[in-house]
Formats: sequence, structure tokens, C-alpha cells
Amino acid sequence: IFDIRTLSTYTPPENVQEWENLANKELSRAKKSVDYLRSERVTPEGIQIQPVYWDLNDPEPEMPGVYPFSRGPYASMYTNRPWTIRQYAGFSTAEESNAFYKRNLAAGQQGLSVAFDLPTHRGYDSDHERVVGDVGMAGVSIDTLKDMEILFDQIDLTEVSVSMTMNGAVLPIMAFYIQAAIEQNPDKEPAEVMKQLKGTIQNDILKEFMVRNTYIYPPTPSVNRVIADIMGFTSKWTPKFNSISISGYHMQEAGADAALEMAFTIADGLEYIRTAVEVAELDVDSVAPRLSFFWGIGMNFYTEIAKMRAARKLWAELVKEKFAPSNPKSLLLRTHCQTSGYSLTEAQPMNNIIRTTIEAMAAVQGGTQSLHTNSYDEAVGLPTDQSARVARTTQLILQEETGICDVADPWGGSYMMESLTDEIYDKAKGIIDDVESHGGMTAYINSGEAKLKIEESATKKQGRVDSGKDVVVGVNKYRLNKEDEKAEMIDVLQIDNSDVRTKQIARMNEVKANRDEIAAQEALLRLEESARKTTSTSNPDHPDNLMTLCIECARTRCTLGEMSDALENAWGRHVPATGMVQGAYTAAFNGGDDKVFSEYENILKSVEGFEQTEGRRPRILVAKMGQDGHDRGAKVIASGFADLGFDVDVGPLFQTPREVALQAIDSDVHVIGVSSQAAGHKTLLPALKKELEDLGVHHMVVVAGGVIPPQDYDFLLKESKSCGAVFGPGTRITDAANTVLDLIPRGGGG
Ligand code: 2CP
Repeated sequence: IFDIRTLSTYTPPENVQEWENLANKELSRAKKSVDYLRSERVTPEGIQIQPVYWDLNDPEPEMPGVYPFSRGPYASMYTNRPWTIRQYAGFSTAEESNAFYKRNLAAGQQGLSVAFDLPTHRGYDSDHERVVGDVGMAGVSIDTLKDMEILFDQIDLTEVSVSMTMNGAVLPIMAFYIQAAIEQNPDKEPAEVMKQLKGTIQNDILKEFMVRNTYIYPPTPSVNRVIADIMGFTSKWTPKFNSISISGYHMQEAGADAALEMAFTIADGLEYIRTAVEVAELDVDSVAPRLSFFWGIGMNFYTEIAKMRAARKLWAELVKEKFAPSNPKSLLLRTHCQTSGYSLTEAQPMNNIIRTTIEAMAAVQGGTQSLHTNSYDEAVGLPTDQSARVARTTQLILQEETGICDVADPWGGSYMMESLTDEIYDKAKGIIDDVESHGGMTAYINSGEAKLKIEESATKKQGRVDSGKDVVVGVNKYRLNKEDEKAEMIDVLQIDNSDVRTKQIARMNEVKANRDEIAAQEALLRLEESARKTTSTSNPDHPDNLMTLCIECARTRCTLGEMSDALENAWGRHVPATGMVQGAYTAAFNGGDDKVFSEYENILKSVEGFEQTEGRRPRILVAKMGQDGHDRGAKVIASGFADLGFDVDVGPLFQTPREVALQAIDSDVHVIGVSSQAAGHKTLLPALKKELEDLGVHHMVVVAGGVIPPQDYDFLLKESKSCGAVFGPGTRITDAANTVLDLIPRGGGG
């Protein structure tokens, strides 16, 4: 039996001793020790499983919990404390989400993770005209402190760790959360309550400008005022709360490969520390230990593990080199992971359970601290209770049935994994060096380069899938016939959006009617005045710290929309530029399967034929309505259609149905292609149809694509007749283009 204590000639090198001391310290809280672990884990075959393995001949082996942390941020890792099972959820009203959280906590979930609806993200109250189709759809709707109190009713906020995915309206949401915790504990001092709060706020605005698009204000005040003041406030008042979750997840979902995802995310993190030190004048050690990370985990099993190992090393080295912190915790990259939503397929949805399990295994073998596993139905709609249970159980099985938790970094020392870790480290380092040479991530984002790099990677990926080079089982290979596919269709959760909206508006009006109006208006005025300041208010004791002022707004019952408006009055709303990648889709077809290539060529010919008979190319407006900012699908469709010869207009994000109708008429397009990822399709598509009719347009074809449950197809195509075709996830762009060409009425002469 392998037991290092029996090797009498072996003197452990310094790193190993350091590891053992650290591990014993971590284990002491649970009244355990390394020796205990060594003897405790014995397989049925009588083999002792060590808590960690290393090369006994290496004079300086890398160890978990020891710089540069490739093998894990903690020495004892899951042998002492497994990762947190933290499922991201929230829908419709605060009451329903609260009930769901309580059921999940009772069933083994260990931390909460709140999903807010899009109006909340974008700083609009539920009664705003721009959010009619979005209230309560992709998360819970929060307008006032009252909503937040209901959301956490009977959940002790000083006990349960809470993650909140919020970036745009981060100040009002953090303020509601803190004030709700204070009012939950009337017998305690506010400062004492705040000290006990544990959790994470996403608060990563830089990636919003690249991919996720739930920003409100322009980049400069978003970073230098909002983030700087939150980092200042939390460093003193909520020291257990992670102030930013620096997120690569959305970059991967938007199409970035692993090196790009890792590099841009680490570069964002460096930018935040720079903001803390240079703009907010905070000490690096008061901020860096509470920065955390968030990775997407896709189907490239080995690469994802290597990415997580390389990222920890790169972060530790760069923070050490650039900011010379004295607290070792400042160097730790601790991370949450989520399995990939993009990898899930609408066809044969049960296969998604397998995909999610494999991705979850990559996340935990890469050493994640916290994990969300997707539900198998997420390619078509919001999870049901049953699908959410399967997702959660996947993690419970990994933690409690497999022995995966018995050893830290099982891949350490594998020739292949160590080599892959080094290679991905080098690639990401090259990208970060390039970003830093451009002046850091803010400058790089402002140049438009970051967004384009991700879009190019996404379009190439779509081309590889459509041309069959990348296999997706059940989609571009081993596809079932139509009848068998239909038999596998699953139920999805349906939300009555207009009902949620009516309830939200009624509750908000009640809160407003019962508040001290003068106190509320004074609090809003002070907030706006602070936003107009040009000097830093980030110090946690500064009376005009934006976080402090928003808590006062929450206390006086101001709404989320009112606080956002006060800030918008000072800073304005960010308007993104729209652009398109060219040639990347086509490139994937070269050198591929002959049959697929000839299909692609046939479309080019059809488009040419169209131009000859109609006098111009087919023209499509790719549109996004409502507050849904997921634009990977729209961007990839736009680039793909352009490469197939269409004239393509890309509409701005966040349009109302009327604005889309007016742009379509103005550009005289043949087709409007609506991309919908956030469940607003049943409200927004009929609304678009009505706007077109009101404007006297009857010839224009409308098609829709994205995350639309097959159960809704009949409503869209037949009942409401609001579109002529629906393209679900996994549709090849070439197939969509063929259908669109067939739908356009001919003989219009342009
Ligand atoms: C951990 N601890 C240990 C060990 N492991 N102590 C001894 N031995 C160990 N082996 C201690 C830690 O030091 C810490 O205590 C405590 O246990 C909790 O551990 P942690 O590693 O901090 O885990 P956590 O509390 O679960 O926090 C994990 C993260 C956090 C990653 C740091 O930021 C997090 O939970 N993030 C989740 C983000 C999230 O859910 N995002 C949702 C995205 P101390 O604290 O006392 O040190 S939603 C995605 C959608 C798609 C969207 O964005 O749109």
C-alpha cells in the first residue's frame, strides 16, 4: 500500500511540508488531519486513497493550496469541503421564487443564486413601456424593497450564502439585499448584520459591454463610480461578501474559445484591481481577496480542466507581479462554474443530462468552488421542478457516490494534462499581453476589438457545426426521424407574463403610496448629486458613497427604476455600436464534406437567382426586441446570412416592436428575422405583427429563432400567425436560409 509515512528515506521537500501544514490547518476546523485522511479512504480492494499525489522524485513538486495554485486554491480541497452546489434560479414573482428556493434548500442545495428578470437588470420598473414582454420571464422581478423581503422570507440572510447575478442595476439590488437583511434582524445593529452577510454579486460590467449586454450606463461611470464605490463599501461593511464575480461564462456562451475566455476574464480582473488601487485609492489587500471568478464549462473535457488549472496560475503570477499584495489570499483564484447552455440541444433533450454530467465532472476535476448544473430542458425554455431536480441530483451523485471528492487535483502529473495546461496558459498569456499593451481591458473593449474577436470565434464555431466538422449527436449526426423526435418533446414551464406584470405594478404602487414621499425624493436627489461628482466617493466612510446612498434610497422605499433614473440623469444610457464579422462562416465549409459543400453552393446560386429575377438581393433585418441582450444567435445569423449573399441589416438591441417595424420599412427589407432567447416571444412577436399591420405592411415575412419551446410553435405559426417559420436551436444556417428564400413572395420587383 502506498503510504508516504512508510518511505523512511523520503524527506518531503518544502512545498510538500507547506502543503501538509496548510491542509492540517484547514482540516482542524472539522477536527480532522492529513494523517486521518490517509488512513480513512480505503477502497473495497484494500487500496488507500491519498488526499493528494505527487512525484516523489521531484525536488519541488507543485501542491494544492501552495503558490502558484495550479492544483487548487485550497490545500485539502474537497477532501475537507466539497464545492458548493449553487443552482441559479428565479422566475416570475418573489413569492414563487421564494417557495422554489426553500424547496431546493430542503432538498440538498447549499447556497442560493438569484436570477433576476431583464427589466430589473436594465434598471426599469415593471410599469415601463419598454419591458411589456419581459417582466418575470427570465428571472424574478424586483421593483422595491418589499419584493426583496418576500424573496428571502424565512431564509436567514446571515446564514445562507447568496449569489446575485446583477450588473447593470447592481447598486439598487445590493441596496435592497442589505436593507432586507437589516430589517430581517431588528434586534441587531446594522453593522453587525452586514458583517455576517456572505455571498457574491456578479457586478462584472466590463464583460457586459463585450457579450452579455445588460449594462445601463456608459463604461467610465460604470467602472470608476459604480464598481469602485461598491468595492470600497464592501471591503469594510460586508467583508465576507465577494464584490465581483469576474465572468468568462458569457464569453464562452457567446462563442469564445477557452483561451480567449480565460484571457479576457483575467484581463478584466486586472482592470478591476487597477480601478480599486488607482481610482478608488483602496489597498490591494482590502479588495483582491474578495474578487471571485466564474467559468463556463463546455464539452471539451480536457481543455476545460486545463483552463481552470492554468487560470489559477496565471492570475496568481500576474497579481503578484503587478500589485505586490502582502495577503496571500489576494493571489487566490476561487471560482464558480456553470455547465454550458450553448452545448444543450433541443433535439433528444435527455442527452443533455449526459452532456451536463460530463461538463460538471470537468468543472470539479478542474477544482471549482461552486457549481451550477444546467437543466436538460434549457435549450427550449425555463426549467421545471423535475428538470431542476435532475440537475441538482447530478451534483449530489458526483459528491456523494463517486469518490471524486477523495483527492485534490487528480490530474496533477499527467503528461497530457500538464502539457495542455502549459499550452493554454501560454496562449492566454499572449492574449493578455496584447490587451495590456493596448492599455488594459477598458481601452481594448472601447476599440471594439474584444467583441469582434469573440464574434469571429462564434461564427467559426457555427460554421464547423453546420459543415459537420464538429459533431453534435442528434443534431448534425445520428438525427432521429421527425416522428421519433416529436415523441421526445418535453413539457416546459410557462409563465403568464401579463399576470406577473399586473401583480408587480400593483405592489409597487402600494409601496409608493405608503412611503414618506419627501424622504424618498430627498434620498434620490442626494444620489443624483453624488453621481454628478467628479471626485472619488469610494471610501467606505464617505457620506456620498453611492452604495451608502442607495441603501438610504432602499430604506425610504424608492423603487429600482427611480434609483436607476437618478443615476441615468447624471451619466446617460449606453448605446452600443453594431458591427458584423465577415467571411468566418464560409471559411468553415472549405475542405469539408462534399455533400455539405454542394448544399452551401446551391444557396449561393439561389441567392444569385433571386437577385436576377427580383432586381436586388434578398434583404433581412436581424432584430432583437425587449430587454433580451443575448446576441450571439443574432450576430452569428447576421454573419452567416451575409456570407450566403443576403443583404443584412442588424438592428440595435432592446427595440420595441414598433421600432423594429419602422426600421424594417425604412430599410425596405424582405424579411425580419427575430432572435429571441429570453422567453418574450409570445408577447413580442404578435405585437410586431400588429405594428406592421397598423403601418399598412402586409408583404413582409417575419421569421423567428432562438430559445422557443416547440409547444409554442403552433401559437406563433397558426393561432397568432405572427411569423412564417420558427428556427429552433441547432438549425443550420444554410437550412434557415433556404426556408427564408422560399417564404419571400416573388414578383415584387424590389
Ligand atoms: C473552502 N473553504 C475551506 C475549504 N474549501 N476551508 C477549509 N478547507 C477547504 N478545503 C472555506 C473557504 O475558505 C470559505 O470560508 C468557505 O469555506 C466557503 O468556500 P468558498 O470557496 O468561498 O466557496 P463559496 O462560498 O461557495 O464561494 C464560491 C465563490 C463565490 C466562487 C468564491 O464567489 C460564489 O459562490 N460564486 C457564485 C457565483 C454564482 O452563483 N453566479 C451565478 C451565475 P471564508 O469565506 O471564511 O474564507 S448565474 C449565470 C447566468 C448564466 C448569468 O450570469 O447570466
